[in-house]
Amino acid sequence: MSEVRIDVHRDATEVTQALRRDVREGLTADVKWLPSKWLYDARGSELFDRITTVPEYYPTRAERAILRSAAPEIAEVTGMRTLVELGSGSGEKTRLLLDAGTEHGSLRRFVPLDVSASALSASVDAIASEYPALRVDGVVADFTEPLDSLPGTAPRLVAFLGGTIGNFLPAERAKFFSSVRSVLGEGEWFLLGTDLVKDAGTLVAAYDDAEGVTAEFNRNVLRVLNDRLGADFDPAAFEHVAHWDDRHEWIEMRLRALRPMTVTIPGAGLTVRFAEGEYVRTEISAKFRPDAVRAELADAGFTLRHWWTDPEGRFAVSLSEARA
Ligand code: AVJ
Repeated sequence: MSEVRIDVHRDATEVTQALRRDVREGLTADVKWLPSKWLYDARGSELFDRITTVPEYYPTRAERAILRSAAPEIAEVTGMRTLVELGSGSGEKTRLLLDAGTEHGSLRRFVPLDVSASALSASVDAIASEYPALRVDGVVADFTEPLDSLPGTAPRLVAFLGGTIGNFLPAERAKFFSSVRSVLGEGEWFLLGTDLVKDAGTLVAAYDDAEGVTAEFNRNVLRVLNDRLGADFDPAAFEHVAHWDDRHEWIEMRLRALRPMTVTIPGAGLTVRFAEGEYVRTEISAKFRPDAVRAELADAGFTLRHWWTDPEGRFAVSLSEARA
């Protein structure tokens, strides 16, 4: 049996406190906003899993196709002894990397890191039983906050997949890359999934699927505020909007009030008014150009060594080395 440990860097009270702070800041701003990480409670994570299967949402399939063909080369080039995955860590993409690492023979340890303790323990259990030779150490932590340290023996490969980097604002992205770089030693590795700039029609469709799964996912953040902070949002009174911002080259998800409303949020000590048509920004999902990815990684102390895209050039996975 493999060795399993879960290291909790954050408990439920701290999570609710962080939510309260974010709600107080975001919903009292001139243009209201909420950090996208609050979309992902159990229901939100299930809805996101469904999004990955709708025909319009290509990123998951594109990235999986890239990893299916590149995983052996990733294992070969890095010689990884530890795979650290930031976010989820139970999916097929993870398995492609774990399979490649075990086949190559270097991989000893898997460290999934996730903000959700329940999601993490499920994935830790599943991976540990499927890969009995691996040591699996889950870490409950919020990767949008600076990382202090990461377990595992060098060379480690830190994987940040799915295009989730697009949820960070440019300044947050720079901080995040530096934070990853600061916990790695020279010669360790960073694997990054980035969705690429393309025509607006394809992008908007990916974030506004015909079946309405993304719309339900977006509205779920209001249910999270109802559940955790006792708010009285009527999710049906908000319309899902996926807006392509041409200047920033990001998709912005919004929830637009269909009528004037007053919402009380006891857990945050707030009463919030909405005018008809007023919106809350719930997520940005930035899309990238290859040169910008390389430059931003270089600024943080990484040298980009490999760049793979899917056959249609929609999505990219890059492998970078931490340099001196
Ligand atoms: C999981 C953050 C990568 O930005 O594409 C999917 C989330 N939002 N549809 C993305 C999401 C709306 C997704 N990430």
